[in-house]
Amino acid sequence: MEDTIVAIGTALGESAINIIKLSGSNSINIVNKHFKGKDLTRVESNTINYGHIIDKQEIIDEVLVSVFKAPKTYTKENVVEINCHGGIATTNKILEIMLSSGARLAEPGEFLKRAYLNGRVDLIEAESVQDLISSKTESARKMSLKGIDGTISKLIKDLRSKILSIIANIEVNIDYPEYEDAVLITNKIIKRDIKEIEKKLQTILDQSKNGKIIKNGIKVGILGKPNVGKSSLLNLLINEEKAIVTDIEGTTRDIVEGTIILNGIEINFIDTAGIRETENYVEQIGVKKSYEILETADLLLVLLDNSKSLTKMDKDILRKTNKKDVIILLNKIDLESKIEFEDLKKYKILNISVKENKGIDELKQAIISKFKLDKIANSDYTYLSNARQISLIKECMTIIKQIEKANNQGTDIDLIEIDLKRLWDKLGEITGETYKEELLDEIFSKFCLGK
Ligand SMILES: Nc1nc2c(ncn2[C@@H]2O[C@H](COP(=O)(O)OP(=O)(O)OP(=O)(O)O)[C@@H](O)[C@H]2O)c(=O)[nH]1
Ligand SMILES: [Mg+2]
Repeated sequence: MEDTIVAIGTALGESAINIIKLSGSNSINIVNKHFKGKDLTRVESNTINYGHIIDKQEIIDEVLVSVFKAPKTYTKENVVEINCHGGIATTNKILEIMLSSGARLAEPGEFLKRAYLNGRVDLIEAESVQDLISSKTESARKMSLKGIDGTISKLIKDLRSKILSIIANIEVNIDYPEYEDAVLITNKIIKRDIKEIEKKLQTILDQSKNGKIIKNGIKVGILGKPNVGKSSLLNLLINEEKAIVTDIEGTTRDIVEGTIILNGIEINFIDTAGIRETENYVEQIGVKKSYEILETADLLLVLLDNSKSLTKMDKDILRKTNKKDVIILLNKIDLESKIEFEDLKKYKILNISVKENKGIDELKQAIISKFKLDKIANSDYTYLSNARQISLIKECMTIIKQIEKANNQGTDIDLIEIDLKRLWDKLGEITGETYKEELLDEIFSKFCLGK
């Protein structure tokens, strides 16, 4: 018999109500011991019951208690939820009473882990619950729901059952060679079927880029030498005076971030210290951070100053960002031009003036087309975005490549079958149909308490 776990399911603070959740065979009894109202052991499942939580005759709070009886519950166990008044003291007191009556404090994600272990949800569905909780945009919310409702799981399960039917067919061929109704699996058939599976997995992988964008947003670094208008651009983009702007070179020393939503996707702009060689120790650290952003951002906005000559530093930055995803912006076009256009011939450049708010819509449009954000927003949101799931798909692709190689060399089918089983297992790890205990602990420990 599993022990009964308890946790506060809502954020603890001053709020109208808080919810304390219990799950486990004893949960109804435990709450009943401290409930003044109906006898909770006799109420019907899925009912909300008015009463008071008491502790040795003392009334602690007026509450509503929901009773859900196994097996048709979130965890498939008896579940009780106590809706009490919000506030730290009351909520903690009720939690304490439940703990002293035999419930154990739940670990992070333990409710969901039980739901998974009891077969109520698979791993993709469970991980999507966490994604849903941390969704900041409408598209992230829609994508997590696709995970929760099983759309993604079905994609993977269909592929698994296809592989299983090939494996079963091979077994029949080996064990019952005289059985003529079974198709004889040949290298040619494997080649055809594996190609089909590979294509489907590749599509999932390609689209997972969109999933990651929906989930994590896009990190856009704003780079350039000092005084080109990086901080001014950040402020204009996010419509807030967040970064300090002055005409002194080297104003920004640390990174400053701001976020906007474009076509339902979070765009995180990062203003950086102007890149130059400097003796100032603090500024040196800032410049080092600018180079880190140069390496880690999904997109770089490189700013040049129209009113000044190109410097060695400008050229250096252009060269260093050459192989990255870059949009080159020529700022201060409201001023007289002193820049050498001849040297910039090979670059595609967008003219802007932060001062006069010119070219900013075009910049946003350029970001939208670069990441095809308009298409992502109109899609059906069936994407994988979870790093664990994506890396497992990549491992599946490696196994597929091995199968294809062996198959092309005419390797015996019974040897290829071993790799097919590996592939089947690996796909199962994505949905959690095959799993390792340590992995489960790691996955569920990432969840917030009370989930
Ligand atoms: N005329 C004009 N001035 C601008 C424009 N954009 C920014 N400036 C001015 O340029 C100066 C430098 O702007 P910042 O935004 O602080 O420049 P920065 O690139 O962040 O500079 P550092 O933080 O030193 O690297 C300020 O005086 C701004 O008002 C523009 O489009 N036109
Ligand atoms: Mg600045």
